[in-house]
Amino acid sequence: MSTARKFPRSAPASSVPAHADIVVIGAGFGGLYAHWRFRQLGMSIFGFEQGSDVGGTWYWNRYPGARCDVESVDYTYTFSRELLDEWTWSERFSTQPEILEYASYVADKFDLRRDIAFEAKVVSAKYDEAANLWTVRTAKGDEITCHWLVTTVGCLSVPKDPEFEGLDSFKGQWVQTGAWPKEGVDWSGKNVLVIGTGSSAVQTIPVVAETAGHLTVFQRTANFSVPAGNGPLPEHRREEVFADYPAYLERLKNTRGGQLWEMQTDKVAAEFSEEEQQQRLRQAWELGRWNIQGCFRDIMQNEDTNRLAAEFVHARIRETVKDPVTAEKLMPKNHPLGSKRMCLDTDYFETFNRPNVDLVDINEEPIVRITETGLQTSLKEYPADLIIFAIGFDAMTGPIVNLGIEGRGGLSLKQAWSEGPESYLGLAMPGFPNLFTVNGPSSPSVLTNMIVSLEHHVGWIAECIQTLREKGIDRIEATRDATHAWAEHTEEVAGYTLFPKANSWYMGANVPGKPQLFLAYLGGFDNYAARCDAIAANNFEGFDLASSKVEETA
Ligand code: N01
Repeated sequence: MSTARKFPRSAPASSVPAHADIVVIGAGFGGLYAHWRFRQLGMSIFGFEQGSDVGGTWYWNRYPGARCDVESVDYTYTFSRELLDEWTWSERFSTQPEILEYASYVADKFDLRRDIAFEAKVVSAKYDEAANLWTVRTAKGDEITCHWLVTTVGCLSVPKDPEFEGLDSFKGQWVQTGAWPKEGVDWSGKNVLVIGTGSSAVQTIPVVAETAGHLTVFQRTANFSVPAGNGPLPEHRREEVFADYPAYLERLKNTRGGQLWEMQTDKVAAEFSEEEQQQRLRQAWELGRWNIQGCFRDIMQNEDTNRLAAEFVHARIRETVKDPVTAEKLMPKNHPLGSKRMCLDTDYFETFNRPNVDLVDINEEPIVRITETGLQTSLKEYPADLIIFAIGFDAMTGPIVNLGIEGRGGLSLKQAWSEGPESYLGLAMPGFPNLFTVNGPSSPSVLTNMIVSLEHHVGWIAECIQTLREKGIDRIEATRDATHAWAEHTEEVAGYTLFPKANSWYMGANVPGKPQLFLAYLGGFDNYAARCDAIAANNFEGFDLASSKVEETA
């Protein structure tokens, strides 16, 4: 854990004021930074958070083995040099408890809880055009008006409900990785079933397997996973990053993903000999992290290059998993590597060599129902004391749509996005003046280091509000044309890649009935940030600006 010094605990708000200049929804990493950054504007701020404390993703996802898949020295706030100097990460990839402790430390250090109401779920946010104000309400009935509304609700914060027939009748315990009980779960010696094999399951399975009596994993789609290469954070790595941090940060912000990997190259696979290609893949496997995706520049564009990397991973699975039938089932064959988010693991494939672990491919043996005592497939019943659902999230749009947002003329965001989310830069939508969505759909968000992206979005919003105030403008709204053009551009960029070839949550394909389109911007953080800067410099091109006082468009 960190060697940082402790600050007195920052106490939450005791009541909800009638009005604030800015309301921030969410107190995860985006929300905390928004409070800190917006305070610099000298405006009043108030925030709501559904959980009982700060942390967002890291508050809810307390499942065993939960870690970040971005290196800790990069998954860290960059806005305060003092904070950077005070906090020391203990591992290369931080654990959920350590990240949650960091969020709490930041809240204490900057006294950020004082303007936040906790256990306060926002159920509606309505825009009043005549007053040019938003009214935000919580499930408890609290109400506040604000001029600017900023959502920092994360991209993966609405877990999918486990809609399995018979679940109500199950007499054992069932839990969701994305809403893991705060009081913890005991699985030692028990018969455990895990449903799903995405990142959450890939982290949960090896830890649960260590002490479970028996663990059965139900897999619908085999997933690409590579060793994370975790361990203590080496001192030399800290020095590399912090010796000249401004220069390091500059490099980080000039990448496509807000992260620096050892193996990144400008060369396509065909520029290497076959021997060099295999050497690079081997080196990437040994280095861990996302290196395998950085081995060849065309890995996410060229099917042959992607297949080369996929076959390399298949060979490692074959090498690792002793039972050839299980190994074969674990090899992802129906989507390109990286087109579903690749997992970084610690001993995932090795876990299937344990005598107490079994794998069921539910394509061969579909789940029929949950019973009182376990799970019935088309072939047999699997007894269970505990069922862990690691079945993912209503990603990207779910967290924002669930806020009950209504814009001009009562236009509901749910309705506006019914055929897919159109959002200008992932930041703002036509019909919803003065509303900003941090890491919203069609921004780089989940394809980047989220800290780099959220600091950028919050910073852009803060500068926008500041500039508008200086010009006497109090209303900003994305135009339909600019929003539509950005949506087309987002789709076009995705079309140059292999990403749309998978039924992934990136495409909205994991939620029945959800419109399918690529939900994040694939043009790279560096290009995206430059575009946002250019738009701001060009008097917020693509936005309508207005002053309610003089009733004229700027
Ligand atoms: O969710 P997922 P997740 N019956 O959607 C299966 C981030 N994250 O929580 O692929 C049976 O990836 C589903 O099968 P299929 C990261 O961005 C980061 O694991 O749809 N199975 C899949 O196997 C990640 O991508 C970190 O066919 C069902 C699994 O459940 C994102 O969160 C850690 C099913 C869901 O996988 C989401 O990851 C954890 C059903 N009805 C998460 N429905 C790190 O930083 C779904 N599945 C390391």
